[in-house]
Amino acid sequence: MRIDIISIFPEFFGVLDISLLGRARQAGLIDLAVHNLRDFTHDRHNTVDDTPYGGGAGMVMKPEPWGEALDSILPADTGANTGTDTDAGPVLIFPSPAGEQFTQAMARELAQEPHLVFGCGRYEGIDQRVVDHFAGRGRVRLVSLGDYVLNGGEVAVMAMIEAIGRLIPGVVGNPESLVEESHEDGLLEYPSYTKPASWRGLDVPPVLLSGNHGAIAAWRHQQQIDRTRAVRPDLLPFDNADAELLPPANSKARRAARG
Ligand code: 6GU
Repeated sequence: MRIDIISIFPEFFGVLDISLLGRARQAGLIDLAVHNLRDFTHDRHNTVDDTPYGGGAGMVMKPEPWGEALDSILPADTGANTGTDTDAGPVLIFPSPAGEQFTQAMARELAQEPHLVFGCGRYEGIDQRVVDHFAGRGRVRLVSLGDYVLNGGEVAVMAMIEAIGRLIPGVVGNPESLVEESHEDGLLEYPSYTKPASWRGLDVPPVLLSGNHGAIAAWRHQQQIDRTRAVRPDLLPFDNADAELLPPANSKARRAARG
């Protein structure tokens, strides 16, 4: 996968050199380039922002540097793509607290794409015409991490790239470890334990030492339901009160129970 990031703080993305994604880049699974928005300015002060039309607090990012930066990354604007042929070319993502919410499902979807471009806004945001112009040339998405405000899109993009990158085939060594995780089956993950069996007076739940794989799977599934009901009841896809009566998600029995 090719990933381009535009930011006025390219140094932010140095952390993508390390850990799992760093290895994925070295292995050639992810081809990532960070572009400094100020390289696309032409004045002495490399100005990227200005005061908002209509007044109000804060500054707005000027459209011209964004236009030049994105033109340098995206396929040429032939005038042929007027918004109808929107399946081709990269997905252009603007992190924004005003966007649709980023989810595991969106991460899975974006992990299938050959090319993602992230435009990190700062200040009060980017001139709306940048979004409108490029929406007419391809696939544009405004994406939010959640209902809180960050100072800029950089940290949000880092989170999205980590969530997307680990779903690219080959990036995570053991693909099975991707399956039994929070959100993958719509529930929170069950708790995990390793040796020693007893630590500071706390024992590992005996069922996990039983060797009974059916009992272990049932216990883990019940833990997922209990945890989800306790902290994220909004995620439960079924009637709260009956949750523990239902067989595991994706099991034949569950599909039968749903009818
Ligand atoms: Cl994507 N950007 C900013 N600036 N703040 C956010 C966000 C994104 N998601 C949640 N808060």
